[in-house]
Amino acid sequence: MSNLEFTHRRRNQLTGDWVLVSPHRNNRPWKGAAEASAAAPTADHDPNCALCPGNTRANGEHNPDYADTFVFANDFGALIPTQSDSAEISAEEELFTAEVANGECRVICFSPVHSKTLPEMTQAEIGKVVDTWQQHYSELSASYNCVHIFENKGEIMGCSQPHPHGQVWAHDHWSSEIAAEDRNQQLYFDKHQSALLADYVDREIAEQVRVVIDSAHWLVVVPFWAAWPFETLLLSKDPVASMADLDAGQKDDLAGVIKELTTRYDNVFKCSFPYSMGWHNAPKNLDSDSHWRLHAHFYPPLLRSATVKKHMVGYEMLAESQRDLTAETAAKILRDVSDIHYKKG
Ligand code: H2U
Ligand code: ZN
Repeated sequence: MSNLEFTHRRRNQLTGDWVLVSPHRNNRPWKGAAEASAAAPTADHDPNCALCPGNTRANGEHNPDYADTFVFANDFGALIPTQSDSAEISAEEELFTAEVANGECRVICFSPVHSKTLPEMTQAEIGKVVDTWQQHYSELSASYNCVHIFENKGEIMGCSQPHPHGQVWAHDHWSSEIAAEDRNQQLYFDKHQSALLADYVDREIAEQVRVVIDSAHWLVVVPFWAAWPFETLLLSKDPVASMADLDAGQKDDLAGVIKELTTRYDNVFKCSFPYSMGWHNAPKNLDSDSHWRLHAHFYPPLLRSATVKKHMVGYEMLAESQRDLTAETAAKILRDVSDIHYKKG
């Protein structure tokens, strides 16, 4: 299906949520807030940065003089490895349902260079980040059912540290997003005996209009049901359900795709493009993961410029997501910008 110019709704097949698309609103005058554009760090090392090599973190520990990636247990982790079951919590209480949540949180520094974001790193350097993701996914998924690997980038996304880094949160329970994606992928598989995202990859390649990057092993699209203006979905073209299963060729190709995608993002408004991105792996405690396909979501907030973001407020909070720019137009903008970073152009 191509660009629809009338108001319509699209269904997110992974979550079951709907998004209202209103293409005619795109030209309305904008007198709303412009966020202050955070100045990107320029120094390669910041003596006050908790993530730079050799510096001291909030808990008094010293970071080693690391050469590529560096991982540490989050000093303020939201999840704690072992807690005894609290007698105060009862999953049986209908109106006050709660459950114990155990887990671990880690921080992954992507590079020793304070000012280098992913698009400014080489494919080989990004490859080290991919290897680190895989290593920590494999290690933590031996103990926990659900491992979330993600990156918050930019002050606008609440990122507290400008030093390039991501996080890993691992826990036994299925997070709400994983539970919804599992349910919808399973329903599709039961109906068609094929994986939802495998069929989706084939359809998007056939239609082309929402494709941003098509590599040997990966496909990047602005998904048909995108809610954020420049949201993308990075999909494995191979039947892979988790990061643990990626081989060297798939990982190297992935590093190149991440470099190209984040470069294209930066080039849209000639700024360090903020986003939250993260991986969705099949949870560990499944009888079969044939209905799953490894993928990553990129959710950037920017709408019109480096300083004007999409606000998910009013109708979005009370009803459902709404967008003006169609997924097809956003994909065209991302395809049309250069794949050479603007700072190098
Ligand atoms: P953001 O990805 O939202 O910027 O979070 C960075 C994490 O780094 C945050 O979860 C952790 C914070 O707890 N951190 C440490 O563990 N130690 C520090 O000394 C600074 C920040
Ligand atoms: Zn730093």
